[in-house]
Amino acid sequence: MTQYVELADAAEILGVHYQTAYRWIREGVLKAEKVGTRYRVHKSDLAAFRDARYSPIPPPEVTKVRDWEVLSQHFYTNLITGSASNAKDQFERLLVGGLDIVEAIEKMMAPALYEIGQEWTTGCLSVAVEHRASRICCHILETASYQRRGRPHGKVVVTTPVGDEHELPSMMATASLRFHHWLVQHLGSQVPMQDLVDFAKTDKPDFVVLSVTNPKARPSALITKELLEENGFRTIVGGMGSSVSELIQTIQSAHGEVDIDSIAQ
Ligand code: B12
Repeated sequence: MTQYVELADAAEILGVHYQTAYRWIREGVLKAEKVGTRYRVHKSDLAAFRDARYSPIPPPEVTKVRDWEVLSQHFYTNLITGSASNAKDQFERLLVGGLDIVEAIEKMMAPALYEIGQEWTTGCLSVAVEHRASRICCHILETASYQRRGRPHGKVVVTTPVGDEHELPSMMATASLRFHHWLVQHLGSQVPMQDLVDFAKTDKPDFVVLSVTNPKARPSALITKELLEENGFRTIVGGMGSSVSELIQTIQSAHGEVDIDSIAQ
């Protein structure tokens, strides 16, 4: 039995055009012998080439964080000393390492901010230092929160209710949603209720997310939700006391329900 296959057969086995296989031979990528005017490929060379070409590429290793507490403490120090670029590098290194932004927010950024909030209330930390730390976090989230490639699951508008100036948590929501393939319009804070409804009528989002941190703004959040829902916009209210991973889970399951409904119709 011959140990060789003709070029045309080799191309067919590899699932490519004859010319492609010929080019690989000319480039020396695929080993072949010339017999007269024709090429033939040894079966073992063909098998080795096919295995190398089609073997699955192992997914890149995701950074394993050994001690989140140490990392978050380091992040906290960068925030209170105003080391913006160190804090940014620290955050971005996690993302480059393949980590989900939700994890970086919940396990590193949020604990550092709780500590800052605590020290600020007890008077151990000045308002100026707290403001600088919040600004650094906002900047990190702004630059890390890019819209991901590919078809998004749907559109979301993110804002805070009137009376709530905590834009930073709403940016955590936006960054997490964008990371998880949602197309987000981030409106910041203090958008008047009717303006928000009008915006939604134009933008037609699948969901509106109201991020509430100041407990005093909770009634305004509930009124806004009612108004949005009267106008047909599904609204998710959450914030202090909940987390961005809960937000992602809620929106994904709510979206799944919509898909099932539309399939049933
Ligand atoms: C930074 C900060 C500010 C900044 C905000 C800057 C900015 N650009 O956002 C400024 C200086 C403006 C501010 C102002 C005030 N603040 Co303030 N602030 C904070 C601080 C330090 C961090 C806030 C933050 O980023 N939280 C995010 C992380 C750290 O918290 P988290 O709950 O885990 O966040 C998660 C959720 O928010 C979730 N999420 C976000 N959006 C959504 C949406 C949905 C649908 C879901 C499900 C989840 C979700 O994602 C986050 C990550 O998982 C907190 C401290 C703290 N413990 O939070 C105080 C804190 C929230 N503030 C507080 C207070 C009292 C105020 C003021 C009233 C102070 C004052 N006397 O003026 C004002 C209120 C102003 C107003 N009208 O809103 C208190 C609230 C206490 C309370 N229960 O009432 C806190 C807790 C500080 C404290 N320890 O006392 N603040």
